[in-house]
Amino acid sequence: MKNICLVLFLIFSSVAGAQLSLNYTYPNDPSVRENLEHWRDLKFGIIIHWGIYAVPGIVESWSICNEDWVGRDTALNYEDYKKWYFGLSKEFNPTQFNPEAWASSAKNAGMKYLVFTTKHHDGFCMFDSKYSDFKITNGPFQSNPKSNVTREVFNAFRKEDFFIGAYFSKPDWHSDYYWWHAFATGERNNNYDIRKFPEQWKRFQNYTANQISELTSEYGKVDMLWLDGGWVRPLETINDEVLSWQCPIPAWSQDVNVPRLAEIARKNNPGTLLIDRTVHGEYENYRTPEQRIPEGRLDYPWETCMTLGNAWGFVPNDKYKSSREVIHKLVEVVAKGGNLLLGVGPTATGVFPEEVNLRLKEIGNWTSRNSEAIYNTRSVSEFKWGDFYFTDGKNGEKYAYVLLKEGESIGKELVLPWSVVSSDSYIEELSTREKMKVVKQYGRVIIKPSVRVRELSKTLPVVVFKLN
Ligand code: H79
Repeated sequence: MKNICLVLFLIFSSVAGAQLSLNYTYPNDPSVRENLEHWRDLKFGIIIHWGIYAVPGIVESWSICNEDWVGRDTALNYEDYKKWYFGLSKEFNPTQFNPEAWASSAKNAGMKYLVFTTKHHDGFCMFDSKYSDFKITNGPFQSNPKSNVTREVFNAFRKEDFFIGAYFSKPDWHSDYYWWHAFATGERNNNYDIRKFPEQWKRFQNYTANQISELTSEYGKVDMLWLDGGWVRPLETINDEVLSWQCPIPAWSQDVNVPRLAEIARKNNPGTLLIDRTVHGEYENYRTPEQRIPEGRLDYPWETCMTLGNAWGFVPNDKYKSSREVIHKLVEVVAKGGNLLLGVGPTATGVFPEEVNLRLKEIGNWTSRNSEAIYNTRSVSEFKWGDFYFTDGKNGEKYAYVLLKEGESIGKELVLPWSVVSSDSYIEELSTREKMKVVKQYGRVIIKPSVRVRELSKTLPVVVFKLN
């Protein structure tokens, strides 16, 4: 009997511990777990897309790919277009590049972690790779002391205590090992049958491993590898999500050997987070839905990656979301248990567009006054009730958030469910630090904000009440 109980206990506790929701696999390695829990507390990050596409200010990489959603200049035939696109590497000369300014803007906005495009799908290396000539250190910027831009960016953000992530594209449309010159190119997949040319794919695997080795050993501590290009994956991992992209699925396995990449990264930096996006399993330490917020709360680690403008990279006259909209999304994401990774694209000269800096500043005005209700919070099962979102602090605090439209002020009387407030406690509004006595009526809690709080709320995107 005792034994049966023990067996049952072990089965149930391992199920609970593994958090099986949607096949999410919680890592076993304690140093990875520790990094993951740390990352979950950071809540707000910046993803920077920077590459040769900033020169003309067009979509990142995708214009050399045959997909009809990509607007491409059709005055040139495809081969000439591709030559022109790759040739942008000879024009990319970001003389105003100032990563300290980027890091300071991001820090003031309240961001705590960085993801930087070391190499996007076009294969252009923003670091000094020995394994490619197609790189920032091999063009007009090469003689600049900051030419190895990945190093400069990582150092500048590390100095501001950011958690450092390397965006790295598994597909590489410039590498002969991926888009082999022997065949026509244009599909997002590799362009030869790996079953017939396994040696060519082995070269690609080695090339990828070598670049990951460089990035994780020569650029200081890298805390996470954010691997994009989820169609590059073992055939047996193709799932409904991949099918929904409606892109061609090759008959062969594009297995780039992520376990080997993880081993290299973690040997160099124990505990490195691996984000093998959309593949699921052991090497997708957290999920990253792109440009959307999940409908409900998720109980495994996740992040929404979303652009501030419409594009990931710099595009002239892009339309940027308002700071209010971003803060609303941040609160919603945090209440649902996730992180927000906000995307910005520096210009070809190396600066954040003015509108981007303006929004980051406005976001910072709010995050700095409400930081305790963002960082280190915990999502609760009743994360939404009426007009409120809720989270818990780590030490028994409870936070209630009211999202306000432009010009709107909070009501004279706000009603909260009884359960969120313990008896005879005070409620504090975080922007004014004003304390209010709790009034309990008919099984509900009534908050009556002062005139001062109501006036101020007209300028605030979100009002936060600290309960208990
Ligand atoms: O680096 C950025 C993108 O270049 C890259 N991931 C982010 C972080 C990326 N990976 N895959 N894709 C982009 C495919 C994009 C498909 C899209 Fe669409 C086509 C997005 C918009 C048009 C199809 C149609 C999916 C949504 C609408």
